Amino acid sequence: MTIMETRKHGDASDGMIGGRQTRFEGQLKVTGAATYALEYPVEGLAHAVLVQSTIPAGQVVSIDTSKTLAAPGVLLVLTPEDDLGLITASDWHGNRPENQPYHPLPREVRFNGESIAAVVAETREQAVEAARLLDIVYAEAPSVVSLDDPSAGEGKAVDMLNVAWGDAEAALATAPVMIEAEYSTPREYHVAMEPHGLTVKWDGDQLTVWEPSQWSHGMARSYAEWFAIPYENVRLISPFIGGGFGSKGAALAYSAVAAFAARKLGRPVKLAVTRPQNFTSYGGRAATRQTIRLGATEDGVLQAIVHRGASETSIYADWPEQTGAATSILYKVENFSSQHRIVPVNTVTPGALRGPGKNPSAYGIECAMDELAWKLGMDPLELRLKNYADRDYQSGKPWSTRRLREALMEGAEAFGWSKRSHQPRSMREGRTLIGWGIGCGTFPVIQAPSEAMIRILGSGRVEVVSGAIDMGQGTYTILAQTAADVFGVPVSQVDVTLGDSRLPGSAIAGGSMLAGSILGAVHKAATAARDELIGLALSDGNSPLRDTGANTLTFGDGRISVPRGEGPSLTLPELMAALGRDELEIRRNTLPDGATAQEHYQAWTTMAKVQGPTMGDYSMHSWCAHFAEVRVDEDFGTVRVSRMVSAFDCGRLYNPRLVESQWRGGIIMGIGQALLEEGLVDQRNGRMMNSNVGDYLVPTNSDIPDIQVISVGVPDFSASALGGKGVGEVGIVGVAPAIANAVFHATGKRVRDLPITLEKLI
Ligand code: MCN
Ligand code: MOS
Repeated sequence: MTIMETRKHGDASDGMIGGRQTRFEGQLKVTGAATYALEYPVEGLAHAVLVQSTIPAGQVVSIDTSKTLAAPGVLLVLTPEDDLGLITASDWHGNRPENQPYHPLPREVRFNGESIAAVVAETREQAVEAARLLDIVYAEAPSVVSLDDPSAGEGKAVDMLNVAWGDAEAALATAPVMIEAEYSTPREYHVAMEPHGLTVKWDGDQLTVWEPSQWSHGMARSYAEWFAIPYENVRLISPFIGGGFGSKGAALAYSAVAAFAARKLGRPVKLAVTRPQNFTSYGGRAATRQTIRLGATEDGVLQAIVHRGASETSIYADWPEQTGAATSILYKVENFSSQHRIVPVNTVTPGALRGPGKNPSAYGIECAMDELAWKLGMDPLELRLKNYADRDYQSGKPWSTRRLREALMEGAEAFGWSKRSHQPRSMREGRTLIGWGIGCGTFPVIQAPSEAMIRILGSGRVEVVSGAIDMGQGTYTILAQTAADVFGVPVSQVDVTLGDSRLPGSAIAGGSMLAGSILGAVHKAATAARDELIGLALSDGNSPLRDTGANTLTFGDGRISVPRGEGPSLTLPELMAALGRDELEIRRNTLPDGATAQEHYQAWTTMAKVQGPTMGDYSMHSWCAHFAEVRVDEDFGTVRVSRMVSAFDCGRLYNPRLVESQWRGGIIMGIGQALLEEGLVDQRNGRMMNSNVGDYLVPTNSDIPDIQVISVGVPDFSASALGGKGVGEVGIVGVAPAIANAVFHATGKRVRDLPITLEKLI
């Protein structure tokens, strides 16, 4: 059954877990009532702008600031000359070099577009104008501009990503059928609607930061460490975010610069990272290359997979975009070998972008499977079902739940796959070539401890309080639903407060781990609060429920009742009044009992306690199968995606409406990745050539067809307390290969480098 069919709009139960409640904060956002980080009306603001390097590598020899300092309104100029006195903060995992100075405006330039100076003035216009007057002298050094630069070399092997079992090379050598192909993806960018930036203010040694964040606690820790102040002194506020997609999980160099400037000036500072600067201030998805060799029997049984991948990283930090991340778990194969290399180039360090690793990895293996199917003369769906992985061959563990077969079958049924003709160029309407393709996707279930507070007020309102983040994916809404469900009240009676590092600790809104993690904590706290209320209601001398002989109470329809109607029933405010309570507050977390204060701190502010998909008895992942139809203009080579059907196994869905939106959002990004998105590097100077949404193309409404999404998941209680698996990222994974395979089916041309632009087809 599809989720579309399970429920009509507006059910009374929409507010419960599993209901189709609309976005809790939606109205605030669309009416402009939601305040974003750069909109806080802080008194006495000064405005900072960043100045970025125009060379890819070398030294800042000097910066003459005299004209800038003399310009109207200028308050402060920061250059590599200034020792900001900061200390390097820990990495995500909590590892920290000892007392290493941190220079967010370095003298050594490591990539084109690196921040090397900042100008602060009374107004933003004055700061922009004054920044133009800086006289910067560089000593340029040789650079490596990209993976394609002949001087880039082989890069470094990442041993951790060396995965092998059986004897892949030997099995490949004797396999009756073999294919080999190389696939490449360009640099890709998040292009969130809300650009980065922050407003920052000091009150003595207390620091308040308004900054879009996927992780309020982790980012607050960075500020505390940079400035050597207690963690408690930092408050990072981020209740609304205009999209993050992986780009807003860390406080970055410009954050440190703004906070330093505010302290130095003794007044609050706002720093807006411009849209072009968003392309160089933090990393997008790294460019990748991968070669895949598949060996199979004549009837399509996989014998071996040999995978060799590479991705760009910066010259100062390692970020592997793991091209083998999905290769090892999609299919049953007895002989496997995957290796990944990272190639340092003069770029900002790449970062996480929706479905990191899994995304380019699925692109490679899913295109390769299509190539194998074609070589075997076999239907690509049949080839996938034939090599269905009955367990995780990499970890050796059973799947917790894996309904990829159901996704393939139900997706194929809804798409009408059986009507596909095998031959490329065989389905057409006039000069329009039609093609159908499949791509599978997966994303691991990641779990992290979280904490939540529930407060029941005398008015009967229920408050859910957590430092967790909602960047648009639905955290507010599903937390409200969880509390509404536990207390049997309408969601309109629930208030949710999020996005503040002073509030209870939470998993990052990343790795598709937040919903499962935070719901566990909220459910635990709410259940504890309910139990406490029951205890009070049954024991308090003033409670009308005391002498009913009941040993428990039920919560539903806004009332607290004796089971089976054998006694009175009260609303929450009536019960609170009878108990003489204005407030009942309970805080719970999902750390093991007896965890120390240090372990609490570590759990919320680092990734140290995060659990991967195979740390328990099972191998746990979300799964999907995408079916794409493309229409290609035979003369012009233009590709339109005309239809998509995608079936998912993400376990239990807390809110199918929001899940469908997450899946569609991922699929839309996947369509962009397949056909439009291409970060281009100027080979002369390592500069990103496209630096705005006019040059870096993302899909618009008219690029997007109807997208039918289907849920085939079942609750998976190994994956999370309430049975859901991750939803936020899996949608993008497997879309690009489905489209690439459809383009092959339409045209007979195999384009192995994304995006598939028209010049590659004519
Ligand atoms: N959900 C559900 N049932 C489940 C799991 C999730 O109903 N079993 C729904 C909930 O509405 C939940 C949402 O899906 O709020 C996402 O949950 P989850 O998969 O746990 O992902 P996170 O909350 O950790 O969100 C992060 C994830 C990531 S990593 C990226 S990247 C991404 C994404 O979410 N960036 C987004 N979705 C995004 N959506 C928006 N609007 N903006 C972004 O920047
Ligand atoms: Mo998502 S790329 O893990 O924020």
